[in-house]
Amino acid sequence: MKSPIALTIAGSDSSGGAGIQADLKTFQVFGVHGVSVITSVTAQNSIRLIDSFDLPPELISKQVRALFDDFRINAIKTGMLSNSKIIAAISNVLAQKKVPHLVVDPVMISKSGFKLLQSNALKALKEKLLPIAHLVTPNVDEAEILSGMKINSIETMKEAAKKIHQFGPRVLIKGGHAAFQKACDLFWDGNSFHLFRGHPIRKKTPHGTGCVFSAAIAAELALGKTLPESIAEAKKFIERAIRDSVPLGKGNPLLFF
Ligand code: PXL
Repeated sequence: MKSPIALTIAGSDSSGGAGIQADLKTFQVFGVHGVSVITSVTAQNSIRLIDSFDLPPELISKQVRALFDDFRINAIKTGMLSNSKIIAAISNVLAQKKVPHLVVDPVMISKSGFKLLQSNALKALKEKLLPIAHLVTPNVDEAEILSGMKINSIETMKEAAKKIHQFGPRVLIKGGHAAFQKACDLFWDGNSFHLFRGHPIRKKTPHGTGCVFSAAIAAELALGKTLPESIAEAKKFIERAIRDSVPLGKGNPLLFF
């Protein structure tokens, strides 16, 4: 039997809590074969992210081409892209391929405060990658940066989603730990809003929740589910993983699934 294939284009997290390692584990749980393109290697543990090293954009393009030359890829997610040259390289290759589903998690900063996207790479993200993406999944902080406006209510969340949609993709703003509306995510498909209500979990938040959420959405899309179904299933999955998270190291707990 052929299993669907999902591709993650992201950074390596040595702690296994986020990035490529978390994405591949997530694909596996959903019964989807994972292939991966590494953009950057980070040195980190559960306490902090110490350093990172970006791979050359040409090598990143070669990784993407190698996979497309061989496999039929059913869905893609992107995570840490780090700099504008990497974004340009990935966008150029993907624009030439038939990509059924492209989920962009616009990762900007790590939980411990390390920059995962250079400030001057925002332009490339908005102008090169978002126009070819089908879904973008910012948290509230990232949505404020992408939309250029303050978000402090469901109404302003809606306004920001419409602004971000102008770059191209459908938009899922993750309410996660937003003070005004805990655990509520807002989806704008260009025509209507859908509010995904969650269950606030009173626990120290593990890192990697955004990575696993977007990887789970990509996995469900690879399996042929619709976008709203994929988001709903992925939300159930990430809530369970947060609830089951464990203090494996001395710092933040890690997701467990
Ligand atoms: O959670 C965002 C994230 C994504 N990708 C990598 C990371 C992190 C957070 O630390 O290290 C590689």
